[in-house]
Amino acid sequence: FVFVKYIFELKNTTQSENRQTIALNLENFVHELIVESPGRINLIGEHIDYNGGHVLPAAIDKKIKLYLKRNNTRKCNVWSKNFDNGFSFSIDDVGISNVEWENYILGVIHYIDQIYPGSIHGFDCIVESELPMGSGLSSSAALECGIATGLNNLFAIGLTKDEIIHLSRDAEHNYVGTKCGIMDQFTVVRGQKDRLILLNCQNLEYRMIQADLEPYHLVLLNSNVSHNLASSEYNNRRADCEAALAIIEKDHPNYHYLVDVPEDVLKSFKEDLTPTMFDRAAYVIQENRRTQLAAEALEKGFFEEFGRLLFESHHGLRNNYEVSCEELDFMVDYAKTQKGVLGARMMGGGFGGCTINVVHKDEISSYIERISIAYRKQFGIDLTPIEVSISDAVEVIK
Ligand code: GAF
Repeated sequence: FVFVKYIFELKNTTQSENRQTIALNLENFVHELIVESPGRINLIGEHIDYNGGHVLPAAIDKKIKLYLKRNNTRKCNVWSKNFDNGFSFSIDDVGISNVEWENYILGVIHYIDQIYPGSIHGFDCIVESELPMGSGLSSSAALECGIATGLNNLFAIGLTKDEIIHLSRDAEHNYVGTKCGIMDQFTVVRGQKDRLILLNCQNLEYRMIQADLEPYHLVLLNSNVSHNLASSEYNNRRADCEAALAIIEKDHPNYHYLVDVPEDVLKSFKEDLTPTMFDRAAYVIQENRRTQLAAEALEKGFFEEFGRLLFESHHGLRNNYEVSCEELDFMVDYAKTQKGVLGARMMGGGFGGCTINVVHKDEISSYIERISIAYRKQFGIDLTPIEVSISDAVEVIK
């Protein structure tokens, strides 16, 4: 604990009436606990979590930190150090905000209150993030699961890990409006150092896999673009998949998830589906198979095969699922020409953010140098390499 004076500074409010914002200053903040909540990477299995598929993510050492204390009032004050902005609200009137990041917090509080009514009282919280937003590292799930874990501990609520995973996902669906799958929240809560999670998103059964690709390393390259299509197009993709499944299910009521539909059955529906629905469904079914093959290749040490599957995954995301963008396509095309690079693909929801690259350790610095020059020449933007290591799940540090 840092026993220094704790300052409240009243700021002009930009929120609705009873939302007077209180600025919190980390220098003077006497926290009761700190939560460290990791971002995630996903090696393969993109956009198939909400289709009941397999994914291969891991938690990383880039995190969001939340400093928390009870304040013995009915008021909650949340401050973002990165945005230099915050908001305050009464715990008796949580509501919904028109500021996106606030809804991650408000949504989590709403859903905790549904499970344990009256369990949360007034608190102060400072959020400090080292996860670049829109980079595909899931700062959203880190924030949701971070605040849920922090409040759970601060007020001794008794939420289980599974409850935290699900209520965080519900907050994102209904407060933020992104109809995401379960991969990100699951990874933030269940991640383990040096382990990849092979997760079956249908039943949440999972198996940890050793994340050792020596002499190859995972290199993340942030394109530093984030096209604002991401949330609306994400929901459109999900709707396309649900529409395709609904048509197939009429004749095959035993298929409850798109990944369960065999490819030849899908082909027999070519005339019944729109070309877009058909392409989306074909990608989903193929990506699910690729993910399982990739996990097997990793475990057997077949890294070239693993890399090839990453390139194939990108091809599907670009052409069939259409969630890539020219910057990411350029980076992956460039990676294909480079010595020591076994595979690369866009990572996360798409429309910008990072690519994940499998690179021989001796080639990493020269590869980064060459691709950065080429990218700058093409788009006039700098790439940012992000060094990550695979790390533990969200945790409370007293
Ligand atoms: C986002 C979502 F939150 C995940 O659920 C997942 O669908 C991912 O995009 C794409 O694989 O991170």
